Amino acid sequence: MLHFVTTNKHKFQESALFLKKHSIPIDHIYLECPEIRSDSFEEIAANAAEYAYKRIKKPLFVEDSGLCIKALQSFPGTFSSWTLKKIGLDGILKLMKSIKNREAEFISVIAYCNEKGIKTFKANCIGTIAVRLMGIKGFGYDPIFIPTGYTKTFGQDFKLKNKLSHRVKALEKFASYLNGD
Ligand code: ITT
Repeated sequence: MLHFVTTNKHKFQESALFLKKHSIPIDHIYLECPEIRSDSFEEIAANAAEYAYKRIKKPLFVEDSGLCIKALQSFPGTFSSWTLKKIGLDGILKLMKSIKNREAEFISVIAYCNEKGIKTFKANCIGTIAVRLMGIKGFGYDPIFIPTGYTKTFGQDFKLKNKLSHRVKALEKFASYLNGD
């Protein structure tokens, strides 16, 4: 059995749904891993995976993710969780108020750890920041993120999110690796 170590139930649900379709059942381990301070999602994820493996000693993965806004020099990036708690979505919309370039990307890095070591899988999803909150589905920044080529936010269209999100794309790479494709 493969274990997903996360404190975020939404991340777990999205990942379990995707991996089930690829015949990879996963189990949720709720463990808070200390997060190092870094601009690199890979570094943070690899460090957390190493921490979790030392405790659990079973094949597992963690995922570090976040939203990078181009006009804000990739802020909040690896500080996405902290930023959301501090200023919320309204705070982000305020920061973006007079900014024309609303390009942004979600990043996801999965770090898989087993007895052989750590392997990472990275993916992104590009889009724009909405001018107001739209939709209540999903979590985190979903109500303000519109993927490129669409008009709805991830918070409005969960099916869309499960088709093309950063997480789903990183999981695709991970599943191919696990299934030996
Ligand atoms: P774990 O570290 O325990 O897995 P977390 O929620 O703290 O859970 P992160 O440190 O990776 O996870 O922080 C990612 C934050 O980025 C998350 O709290 C959201 O605010 C945001 N985020 C990541 N993926 C997202 C998504 O698919 N939709 C909306 N917001 C997302």
